[in-house]
Parts: sequence; C-alpha cells; structure tokens
Amino acid sequence: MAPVAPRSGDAIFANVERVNAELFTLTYGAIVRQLLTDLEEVEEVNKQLDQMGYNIGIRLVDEFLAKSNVSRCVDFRETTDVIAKVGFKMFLGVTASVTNWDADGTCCSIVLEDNPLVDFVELPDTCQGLYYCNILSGVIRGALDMVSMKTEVTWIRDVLRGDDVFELQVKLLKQVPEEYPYKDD
Ligand code: MYR
Repeated sequence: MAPVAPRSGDAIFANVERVNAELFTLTYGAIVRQLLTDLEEVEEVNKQLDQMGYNIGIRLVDEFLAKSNVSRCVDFRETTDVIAKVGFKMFLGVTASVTNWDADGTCCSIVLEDNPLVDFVELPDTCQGLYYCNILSGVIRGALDMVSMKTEVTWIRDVLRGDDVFELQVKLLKQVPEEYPYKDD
C-alpha cells in the first residue's frame, strides 16, 4: 500500500472550505427543487425565495457588524458598497461591484461575476421564469431594511438566463431616520 503523504494544515482547511462551499451550493439547490415541487408555480417560488432571503438578511446584519470592523455607514452609497465588498465576501465568499448609479444616488446595480449558488446548475425549460438566486435579492432587501433603508431589489441580468453576469438593481425607496432609543429627560 502506498504511504499516505501528510497534508499541510492549509491544504486541509482549503479542502474543508471547498467541501463546505459545495455542500452549501447543493443544499441551496435542494431547497429550490423542493419549493418547485411544493409550490408548482415558478412565480410562487420566486416570492418564497425572496421572503426566505429577507428573513435571513434582517438577521445577518448583527452577525456582520459583530464580525467585521465596519462602522456605521453614512449613506446609501456607502452601505451598498459595504454589502458588495465586505458582506458578499463574508457570507458568499465572493466580492461584487457597485455600478450604474443614477444622478441622485438612490439607485445602483450590484454586479456579481462569480456566484457559488449556481455552480452545477442548469435550468430546465420548465423553469424559464425562475429567479434561481432570488434569495440574494431578499437578503439585500432585508439587510438594508435593518439599517433603515427601504428598497426594491430587482434582477436585471442573470447568468442562468444567458447573461454574462448577475446584476441586481437596488432602488432606495425611503430612508427612515433612526430614532434615538432613549429620552433625554
Ligand atoms: C451600518 O450599520 O451602517 C453598516 C451596515 C452594513 C450592512 C451590511 C449587511 C451585510 C449583509 C450581507 C449581504 C450578503 C449577501 C450574500
């Protein structure tokens, strides 16, 4: 029997990370598949994924602030930048870019070139209307809601629909001023 060469700690961690990433991707795929079976209508699956993402997003902010050294953002522009560069890296392992700002700074696009959610994924013809990664739009909407920014998040480009990248348009609808929780008197 050939001797087994010892692997360095780095190699083992890289392998564990890869396996975790694959497990995550496959688990997400299994969730989408189950929703398609249960809900039958692709539109309903889109809504459900968005809602699941929203519920995750409102919880992720606390974890994000605890783990990152990011301090409070001053405006929508800075917040979207932090989500794309730091948030995506922390929770999805990839970074995104923020582009296509409108003149008044209330609408932009988050562009994702790599997206581990779609590794191994090919959509059958029966799923044409599916926004497979709709959980992400919900996560972003939920996270922004938690920092008092009501937004609408819409898919503009989707690699699974033949586009070159994933692009999410994020439109700021309303910024609710945060209330100081204690009375001064
Ligand atoms: C602030 O308190 O002003 C900073 C708020 C930053 C919110 C960042 C939330 C991270 C959400 C990550 C989304 C990841 C998508 C995969």
